[in-house]
Amino acid sequence: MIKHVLLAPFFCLLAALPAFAQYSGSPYTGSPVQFPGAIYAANFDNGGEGVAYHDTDWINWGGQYRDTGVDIEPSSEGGYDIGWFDAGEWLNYTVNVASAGTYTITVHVASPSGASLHVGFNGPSSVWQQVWVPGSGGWQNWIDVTFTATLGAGVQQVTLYSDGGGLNVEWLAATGGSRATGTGSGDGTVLPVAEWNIEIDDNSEWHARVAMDNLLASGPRPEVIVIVEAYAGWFGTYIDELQSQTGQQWYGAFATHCASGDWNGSGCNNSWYQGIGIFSTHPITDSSSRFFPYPDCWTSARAGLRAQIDLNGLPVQVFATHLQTGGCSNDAQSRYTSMQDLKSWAGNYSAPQLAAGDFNADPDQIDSSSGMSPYFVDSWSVAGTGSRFTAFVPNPTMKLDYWFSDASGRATAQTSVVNTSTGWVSDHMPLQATFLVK
Ligand SMILES: [Ca+2]
Ligand SMILES: [Ca+2]
Repeated sequence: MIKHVLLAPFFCLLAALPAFAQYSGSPYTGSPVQFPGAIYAANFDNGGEGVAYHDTDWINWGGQYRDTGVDIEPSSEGGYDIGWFDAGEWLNYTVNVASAGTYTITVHVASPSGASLHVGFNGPSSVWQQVWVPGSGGWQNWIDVTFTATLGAGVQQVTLYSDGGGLNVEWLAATGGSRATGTGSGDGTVLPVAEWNIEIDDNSEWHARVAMDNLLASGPRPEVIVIVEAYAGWFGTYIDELQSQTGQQWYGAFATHCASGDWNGSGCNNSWYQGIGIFSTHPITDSSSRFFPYPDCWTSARAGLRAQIDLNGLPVQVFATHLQTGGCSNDAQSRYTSMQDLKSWAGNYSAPQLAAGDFNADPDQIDSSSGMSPYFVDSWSVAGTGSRFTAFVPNPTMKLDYWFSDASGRATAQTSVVNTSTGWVSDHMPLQATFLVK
Protein backbone atom coordinates (compact mmCIF):
# COMPACT_ATOMS: atom_id res chain seq x y z
CA MET A 1 0.00 0.00 0.00
CA ILE A 2 1.27 3.43 -0.87
CA LYS A 3 0.89 5.98 1.84
CA HIS A 4 0.66 9.51 0.53
CA VAL A 5 1.96 12.04 2.96
CA LEU A 6 0.54 15.52 3.11
CA LEU A 7 2.96 18.21 2.11
CA ALA A 8 3.67 21.26 4.11
CA PRO A 9 2.43 24.44 2.39
CA PHE A 10 4.81 25.54 -0.33
CA PHE A 11 5.79 28.75 1.38
CA CYS A 12 7.02 26.62 4.29
CA LEU A 13 9.22 24.66 1.87
CA LEU A 14 10.67 27.85 0.55
CA ALA A 15 11.33 29.10 4.03
CA ALA A 16 13.03 25.85 4.98
CA LEU A 17 15.35 25.65 1.99
CA PRO A 18 18.90 26.91 2.27
CA ALA A 19 19.79 30.20 0.68
CA PHE A 20 21.83 28.89 -2.25
CA ALA A 21 22.94 32.29 -3.42
CA GLN A 22 25.02 32.61 -0.28
CA TYR A 23 25.73 28.90 0.07
CA SER A 24 28.67 28.45 2.45
CA GLY A 25 28.69 24.65 2.75
CA SER A 26 31.51 22.58 1.29
CA PRO A 27 31.83 19.02 -0.02
CA TYR A 28 32.36 16.37 2.68
CA THR A 29 35.31 14.80 0.84
CA GLY A 30 36.87 18.16 -0.03
CA SER A 31 35.85 18.22 -3.67
CA PRO A 32 32.47 18.03 -5.43
CA VAL A 33 31.18 14.58 -6.31
CA GLN A 34 31.43 14.11 -10.08
CA PHE A 35 28.12 13.56 -11.91
CA PRO A 36 27.24 11.29 -13.55
CA GLY A 37 28.11 9.36 -10.43
CA ALA A 38 26.78 8.58 -6.98
CA ILE A 39 26.60 10.34 -3.64
CA TYR A 40 26.21 8.61 -0.31
CA ALA A 41 23.54 10.17 1.87
CA ALA A 42 25.79 10.17 4.92
CA ASN A 43 28.36 12.24 2.99
CA PHE A 44 26.28 15.43 3.11
CA ASP A 45 28.23 18.66 2.94
CA ASN A 46 30.15 20.25 5.77
CA GLY A 47 28.78 23.55 6.99
CA GLY A 48 26.44 22.74 9.83
CA GLU A 49 22.78 23.17 10.74
CA GLY A 50 20.82 25.47 8.46
CA VAL A 51 23.57 25.47 5.81
CA ALA A 52 24.52 21.92 4.85
CA TYR A 53 21.53 20.28 6.51
CA HIS A 54 18.52 20.82 8.71
CA ASP A 55 17.72 18.37 11.47
CA THR A 56 15.07 18.80 14.16
CA ASP A 57 17.53 18.23 17.02
CA TRP A 58 21.26 18.21 17.68
CA ILE A 59 21.42 14.50 18.59
CA ASN A 60 22.64 11.92 16.06
CA TRP A 61 20.10 9.25 17.02
CA GLY A 62 21.93 6.56 15.06
CA GLY A 63 25.18 7.52 16.74
CA GLN A 64 27.29 6.63 13.69
CA TYR A 65 29.87 8.10 11.32
CA ARG A 66 29.55 11.88 11.88
CA ASP A 67 29.11 14.09 14.90
CA THR A 68 26.24 16.34 13.83
CA GLY A 69 22.50 16.48 14.45
CA VAL A 70 21.86 14.34 11.36
CA ASP A 71 20.80 10.82 12.29
CA ILE A 72 23.12 8.22 10.73
CA GLU A 73 22.83 4.48 11.29
CA PRO A 74 24.52 1.37 9.84
CA SER A 75 22.87 0.09 6.68
CA SER A 76 22.02 -3.59 6.26
CA GLU A 77 23.88 -3.32 2.94
CA GLY A 78 27.07 -2.05 4.56
CA GLY A 79 28.04 1.55 5.03
CA TYR A 80 25.50 3.97 6.47
CA ASP A 81 22.11 5.47 5.82
CA ILE A 82 20.15 8.46 7.00
CA GLY A 83 17.41 7.45 9.46
CA TRP A 84 14.95 9.50 11.52
CA PHE A 85 14.60 11.66 8.38
CA ASP A 86 11.69 13.61 9.78
CA ALA A 87 9.28 15.94 7.97
CA GLY A 88 10.98 19.12 6.85
CA GLU A 89 14.55 17.89 7.37
CA TRP A 90 16.96 18.27 4.47
CA LEU A 91 20.52 17.50 3.37
CA ASN A 92 22.77 19.23 0.82
CA TYR A 93 25.48 17.73 -1.39
CA THR A 94 27.82 19.66 -3.65
CA VAL A 95 28.24 17.95 -7.03
CA ASN A 96 29.81 18.82 -10.36
CA VAL A 97 27.69 17.88 -13.37
CA ALA A 98 30.09 17.11 -16.23
CA SER A 99 27.83 18.27 -19.02
CA ALA A 100 24.29 19.49 -19.53
CA GLY A 101 21.86 16.76 -20.47
CA THR A 102 19.13 14.37 -19.48
CA TYR A 103 19.97 12.14 -16.56
CA THR A 104 18.25 9.31 -14.76
CA ILE A 105 18.24 10.07 -11.05
CA THR A 106 18.03 7.04 -8.76
CA VAL A 107 17.40 7.33 -5.03
CA HIS A 108 18.10 4.25 -2.89
CA VAL A 109 15.56 4.27 -0.07
CA ALA A 110 13.69 2.11 2.43
CA SER A 111 10.23 2.83 3.79
CA PRO A 112 8.03 0.47 5.81
CA SER A 113 4.76 1.77 4.39
CA GLY A 114 5.52 4.44 1.80
CA ALA A 115 6.64 8.05 1.89
CA SER A 116 7.74 10.90 -0.36
CA LEU A 117 10.68 13.23 -0.64
CA HIS A 118 11.79 16.09 -2.83
CA VAL A 119 15.06 16.02 -4.76
CA GLY A 120 16.49 19.37 -5.82
CA PHE A 121 19.30 20.56 -8.06
CA ASN A 122 19.96 24.28 -7.79
CA GLY A 123 22.13 26.66 -9.81
CA PRO A 124 22.21 25.82 -13.53
CA SER A 125 19.65 22.99 -13.19
CA SER A 126 16.71 24.38 -11.20
CA VAL A 127 15.10 21.00 -10.50
CA TRP A 128 12.67 20.44 -7.61
CA GLN A 129 11.13 17.00 -8.06
CA GLN A 130 8.76 15.16 -5.75
CA VAL A 131 9.49 11.43 -5.61
CA TRP A 132 6.98 8.88 -4.31
CA VAL A 133 8.44 5.93 -2.44
CA PRO A 134 6.31 2.79 -2.29
CA GLY A 135 6.30 0.76 0.90
CA SER A 136 9.28 -1.61 0.88
CA GLY A 137 8.20 -3.53 3.97
CA GLY A 138 10.92 -2.41 6.36
CA TRP A 139 13.37 0.28 7.42
CA GLN A 140 16.23 -1.73 5.92
CA ASN A 141 14.45 -3.16 2.87
CA TRP A 142 16.17 -1.13 0.17
CA ILE A 143 14.61 -0.21 -3.16
CA ASP A 144 15.39 2.18 -6.01
CA VAL A 145 13.07 4.97 -7.08
CA THR A 146 13.92 6.91 -10.24
CA PHE A 147 13.00 9.98 -12.21
CA THR A 148 14.39 11.82 -15.20
CA ALA A 149 15.92 15.27 -14.80
CA THR A 150 17.45 17.79 -17.14
CA LEU A 151 20.61 19.08 -15.49
CA GLY A 152 22.81 22.04 -16.31
CA ALA A 153 26.58 21.68 -16.22
CA GLY A 154 28.83 22.74 -13.41
CA VAL A 155 29.10 22.84 -9.64
CA GLN A 156 25.75 22.87 -7.84
CA GLN A 157 23.98 21.48 -4.78
CA VAL A 158 21.69 18.46 -4.62
CA THR A 159 19.07 18.65 -1.86
CA LEU A 160 17.21 15.70 -0.32
CA TYR A 161 14.12 16.99 1.47
CA SER A 162 11.91 14.75 3.61
CA ASP A 163 8.28 15.62 2.97
CA GLY A 164 6.72 13.70 5.83
CA GLY A 165 9.27 11.32 7.30
CA GLY A 166 8.74 7.58 7.06
CA LEU A 167 11.80 6.74 4.96
CA ASN A 168 15.53 6.08 5.19
CA VAL A 169 17.95 7.15 2.45
CA GLU A 170 21.24 5.50 1.54
CA TRP A 171 22.41 6.99 -1.74
CA LEU A 172 21.50 8.95 -4.88
CA ALA A 173 22.96 8.39 -8.33
CA ALA A 174 22.84 10.19 -11.66
CA THR A 175 23.38 8.10 -14.79
CA GLY A 176 23.21 8.88 -18.47
CA GLY A 177 23.92 12.38 -19.67
CA SER A 178 26.64 12.67 -22.25
CA ARG A 179 28.76 9.55 -21.93
CA ALA A 180 32.08 9.35 -23.74
CA THR A 181 31.70 7.72 -27.12
CA GLY A 182 35.34 6.82 -27.61
CA THR A 183 35.72 8.15 -31.09
CA GLY A 184 38.50 10.15 -32.57
CA SER A 185 42.11 10.72 -31.61
CA GLY A 186 42.89 13.32 -29.01
CA ASP A 187 39.62 12.40 -27.32
CA GLY A 188 41.25 10.72 -24.35
CA THR A 189 43.92 8.05 -23.82
CA VAL A 190 43.47 4.36 -24.57
CA LEU A 191 44.61 2.32 -21.56
CA PRO A 192 45.06 -1.47 -21.99
CA VAL A 193 44.58 -3.45 -18.76
CA ALA A 194 44.50 -7.07 -17.59
CA GLU A 195 43.27 -8.89 -14.50
CA TRP A 196 44.06 -12.48 -13.57
CA ASN A 197 43.53 -14.86 -10.67
CA ILE A 198 46.92 -16.59 -11.02
CA GLU A 199 46.06 -19.40 -8.49
CA ILE A 200 47.86 -19.59 -5.19
CA ASP A 201 48.45 -23.38 -5.34
CA ASP A 202 51.89 -23.03 -6.93
CA ASN A 203 54.29 -21.00 -4.77
CA SER A 204 57.31 -21.36 -7.06
CA GLU A 205 59.26 -18.48 -8.54
CA TRP A 206 58.73 -20.13 -11.94
CA HIS A 207 54.98 -19.75 -11.52
CA ALA A 208 55.31 -16.09 -10.50
CA ARG A 209 57.40 -15.32 -13.61
CA VAL A 210 55.39 -17.35 -16.13
CA ALA A 211 52.18 -15.69 -14.92
CA MET A 212 53.67 -12.28 -15.74
CA ASP A 213 54.93 -13.60 -19.10
CA ASN A 214 51.43 -14.78 -20.01
CA LEU A 215 49.92 -11.43 -19.13
CA LEU A 216 52.42 -9.63 -21.35
CA ALA A 217 52.15 -12.07 -24.25
CA SER A 218 48.83 -11.02 -25.72
CA GLY A 219 47.89 -7.78 -27.37
CA PRO A 220 47.39 -5.01 -26.73
CA ARG A 221 50.03 -5.38 -24.05
CA PRO A 222 48.54 -4.28 -20.71
CA GLU A 223 49.84 -1.12 -19.04
CA VAL A 224 47.92 -1.83 -15.83
CA ILE A 225 47.82 -5.36 -14.39
CA VAL A 226 45.78 -6.62 -11.45
CA ILE A 227 46.57 -10.07 -10.04
CA VAL A 228 44.82 -11.93 -7.24
CA GLU A 229 45.82 -15.13 -5.39
CA ALA A 230 49.28 -13.61 -5.52
CA TYR A 231 52.20 -14.11 -3.12
CA ALA A 232 53.34 -11.14 -1.06
CA GLY A 233 56.79 -12.73 -1.03
CA TRP A 234 57.04 -12.59 -4.85
CA PHE A 235 56.10 -8.90 -5.12
CA GLY A 236 59.62 -7.92 -6.23
CA THR A 237 59.76 -10.92 -8.58
CA TYR A 238 56.55 -9.93 -10.34
CA ILE A 239 57.99 -6.47 -10.98
CA ASP A 240 61.38 -7.87 -11.99
CA GLU A 241 59.78 -10.15 -14.58
CA LEU A 242 57.59 -7.36 -15.99
CA GLN A 243 60.60 -5.06 -16.29
CA SER A 244 62.96 -7.64 -17.78
CA GLN A 245 60.39 -8.71 -20.39
CA THR A 246 59.41 -5.19 -21.44
CA GLY A 247 62.53 -3.11 -20.82
CA GLN A 248 60.28 -0.60 -19.11
CA GLN A 249 59.98 0.55 -15.54
CA TRP A 250 56.98 -0.93 -13.71
CA TYR A 251 55.42 0.33 -10.51
CA GLY A 252 53.53 -1.82 -8.02
CA ALA A 253 51.30 -1.91 -4.95
CA PHE A 254 50.26 -4.92 -2.90
CA ALA A 255 47.82 -5.76 -0.09
CA THR A 256 47.33 -9.04 1.76
CA HIS A 257 44.08 -10.55 3.02
CA CYS A 258 43.61 -11.37 6.70
CA ALA A 259 43.76 -15.10 7.33
CA SER A 260 40.94 -16.97 9.04
CA GLY A 261 40.78 -16.17 12.76
CA ASP A 262 43.22 -13.26 12.58
CA TRP A 263 40.72 -10.37 12.39
CA ASN A 264 40.51 -8.70 15.82
CA GLY A 265 37.55 -6.45 15.14
CA SER A 266 39.54 -3.45 13.99
CA GLY A 267 42.65 -4.85 12.33
CA CYS A 268 44.51 -7.96 11.31
CA ASN A 269 46.77 -9.62 13.90
CA ASN A 270 49.13 -11.12 11.33
CA SER A 271 50.29 -10.35 7.83
CA TRP A 272 49.35 -13.19 5.46
CA TYR A 273 51.17 -14.46 2.37
CA GLN A 274 48.19 -14.24 -0.01
CA GLY A 275 46.98 -11.01 -1.53
CA ILE A 276 46.36 -8.79 -4.52
CA GLY A 277 48.68 -6.65 -6.59
CA ILE A 278 48.37 -3.71 -8.96
CA PHE A 279 51.22 -3.11 -11.42
CA SER A 280 51.55 -0.28 -13.90
CA THR A 281 53.93 1.17 -16.46
CA HIS A 282 52.49 4.55 -15.43
CA PRO A 283 53.82 5.90 -12.13
CA ILE A 284 51.81 5.00 -9.03
CA THR A 285 51.62 8.36 -7.26
CA ASP A 286 49.48 7.28 -4.29
CA SER A 287 48.09 4.04 -2.90
CA SER A 288 46.10 2.72 0.05
CA SER A 289 44.33 -0.42 1.16
CA ARG A 290 41.56 -1.46 3.47
CA PHE A 291 39.89 -4.60 4.74
CA PHE A 292 36.39 -5.90 4.10
CA PRO A 293 35.98 -7.81 7.39
CA TYR A 294 33.36 -10.36 6.35
CA PRO A 295 34.59 -13.93 6.70
CA ASP A 296 34.62 -16.92 4.38
CA CYS A 297 36.30 -20.33 4.43
CA TRP A 298 39.82 -18.97 4.10
CA THR A 299 39.86 -15.41 5.34
CA SER A 300 38.49 -13.28 8.16
CA ALA A 301 38.83 -10.12 6.06
CA ARG A 302 39.41 -9.57 2.35
CA ALA A 303 41.71 -6.81 1.12
CA GLY A 304 40.84 -3.91 -1.13
CA LEU A 305 43.72 -2.10 -2.82
CA ARG A 306 43.81 1.32 -4.48
CA ALA A 307 46.56 2.69 -6.68
CA GLN A 308 46.48 6.15 -8.20
CA ILE A 309 48.33 6.05 -11.51
CA ASP A 310 49.58 9.08 -13.40
CA LEU A 311 48.26 8.62 -16.95
CA ASN A 312 50.19 11.32 -18.82
CA GLY A 313 49.30 13.85 -16.13
CA LEU A 314 45.76 12.57 -15.46
CA PRO A 315 45.29 10.84 -12.07
CA VAL A 316 43.37 7.56 -12.51
CA GLN A 317 42.22 5.57 -9.48
CA VAL A 318 42.55 1.79 -9.87
CA PHE A 319 40.79 -0.41 -7.29
CA ALA A 320 41.37 -4.15 -6.93
CA THR A 321 39.88 -6.86 -4.76
CA HIS A 322 39.22 -10.60 -4.47
CA LEU A 323 35.92 -11.33 -2.76
CA GLN A 324 34.68 -14.12 -0.51
CA THR A 325 33.79 -17.65 -1.56
CA GLY A 326 33.68 -21.20 -0.32
CA GLY A 327 30.31 -21.90 1.30
CA CYS A 328 31.43 -21.72 4.96
CA SER A 329 29.31 -18.64 5.61
CA ASN A 330 26.82 -16.48 3.72
CA ASP A 331 29.31 -15.65 0.99
CA ALA A 332 26.83 -13.70 -1.15
CA GLN A 333 26.08 -11.34 1.74
CA SER A 334 29.79 -11.02 2.53
CA ARG A 335 30.41 -10.02 -1.08
CA TYR A 336 27.50 -7.58 -1.16
CA THR A 337 28.67 -5.88 2.02
CA SER A 338 32.23 -5.77 0.70
CA MET A 339 31.06 -4.14 -2.53
CA GLN A 340 29.08 -1.51 -0.61
CA ASP A 341 32.26 -0.74 1.32
CA LEU A 342 34.25 -0.61 -1.93
CA LYS A 343 31.78 1.80 -3.57
CA SER A 344 31.66 3.99 -0.48
CA TRP A 345 35.48 4.02 -0.37
CA ALA A 346 35.72 4.89 -4.07
CA GLY A 347 33.32 7.78 -3.45
CA ASN A 348 36.14 9.56 -1.63
CA TYR A 349 38.29 9.78 -4.78
CA SER A 350 38.11 11.62 -8.04
CA ALA A 351 37.06 10.11 -11.36
CA PRO A 352 38.14 8.51 -13.62
CA GLN A 353 38.16 5.24 -11.71
CA LEU A 354 38.71 1.62 -12.73
CA ALA A 355 38.08 -1.48 -10.62
CA ALA A 356 39.08 -5.09 -11.21
CA GLY A 357 39.29 -8.43 -9.52
CA ASP A 358 37.90 -11.87 -8.96
CA PHE A 359 34.49 -11.11 -7.45
CA ASN A 360 33.52 -14.79 -7.10
CA ALA A 361 29.99 -14.26 -8.36
CA ASP A 362 28.15 -14.13 -11.66
CA PRO A 363 26.91 -10.86 -13.20
CA ASP A 364 23.39 -11.19 -11.78
CA GLN A 365 24.87 -10.37 -8.37
CA ILE A 366 27.75 -8.12 -9.45
CA ASP A 367 25.90 -5.91 -11.94
CA SER A 368 23.12 -5.07 -9.45
CA SER A 369 22.70 -2.16 -7.07
CA SER A 370 23.57 -4.53 -4.22
CA GLY A 371 26.77 -5.21 -6.15
CA MET A 372 28.84 -2.74 -8.15
CA SER A 373 26.02 -0.76 -9.82
CA PRO A 374 25.24 2.04 -10.26
CA TYR A 375 28.63 3.48 -9.33
CA PHE A 376 30.61 1.08 -11.53
CA VAL A 377 29.83 -0.26 -15.00
CA ASP A 378 31.02 -3.72 -16.06
CA SER A 379 33.28 -3.47 -19.11
CA TRP A 380 31.71 -6.69 -20.37
CA SER A 381 28.26 -5.15 -20.56
CA VAL A 382 29.70 -2.29 -22.65
CA ALA A 383 32.23 -3.96 -24.94
CA GLY A 384 32.50 -7.71 -24.26
CA THR A 385 33.26 -10.17 -27.09
CA GLY A 386 33.97 -13.92 -27.28
CA SER A 387 33.56 -16.24 -24.32
CA ARG A 388 33.04 -14.28 -21.14
CA PHE A 389 33.75 -17.17 -18.74
CA THR A 390 36.97 -16.94 -16.73
CA ALA A 391 36.77 -20.02 -14.46
CA PHE A 392 37.55 -22.85 -14.26
CA VAL A 393 40.16 -24.20 -16.68
CA PRO A 394 39.89 -26.13 -18.96
CA ASN A 395 36.16 -25.68 -19.55
CA PRO A 396 35.13 -22.45 -17.82
CA THR A 397 31.44 -21.98 -17.10
CA MET A 398 31.54 -18.97 -14.79
CA LYS A 399 32.31 -15.28 -15.15
CA LEU A 400 34.06 -14.44 -11.89
CA ASP A 401 36.55 -11.80 -13.06
CA TYR A 402 35.65 -8.23 -13.93
CA TRP A 403 36.94 -4.90 -15.14
CA PHE A 404 34.72 -1.93 -14.30
CA SER A 405 34.83 1.78 -14.96
CA ASP A 406 33.03 4.33 -12.84
CA ALA A 407 29.74 5.72 -14.13
CA SER A 408 31.10 9.23 -14.75
CA GLY A 409 31.91 8.43 -18.38
CA ARG A 410 35.52 9.54 -17.79
CA ALA A 411 36.63 5.98 -18.60
CA THR A 412 34.71 3.96 -21.18
CA ALA A 413 35.35 0.31 -22.06
CA GLN A 414 36.45 -0.17 -25.67
CA THR A 415 37.13 -3.92 -25.45
CA SER A 416 36.62 -6.68 -22.87
CA VAL A 417 38.02 -10.08 -23.79
CA VAL A 418 38.87 -13.29 -21.91
CA ASN A 419 42.34 -14.53 -22.88
CA THR A 420 41.93 -18.27 -23.46
CA SER A 421 45.57 -19.07 -24.29
CA THR A 422 47.10 -19.39 -20.81
CA GLY A 423 46.84 -23.18 -20.48
CA TRP A 424 47.33 -24.67 -17.02
CA VAL A 425 49.15 -21.80 -15.30
CA SER A 426 45.97 -21.08 -13.34
CA ASP A 427 42.44 -22.41 -12.93
CA HIS A 428 41.27 -18.97 -14.16
CA MET A 429 41.81 -17.15 -17.45
CA PRO A 430 42.87 -13.50 -17.61
CA LEU A 431 40.36 -10.78 -18.43
CA GLN A 432 41.80 -8.13 -20.72
CA ALA A 433 40.20 -4.81 -21.50
CA THR A 434 40.93 -1.40 -22.97
CA PHE A 435 39.43 1.82 -21.66
CA LEU A 436 39.26 5.23 -23.24
CA VAL A 437 40.21 7.50 -20.36
CA LYS A 438 39.86 11.25 -20.22
CA1 LIG B 1 18.87 14.39 14.98
CA1 LIG C 1 16.48 13.65 11.92
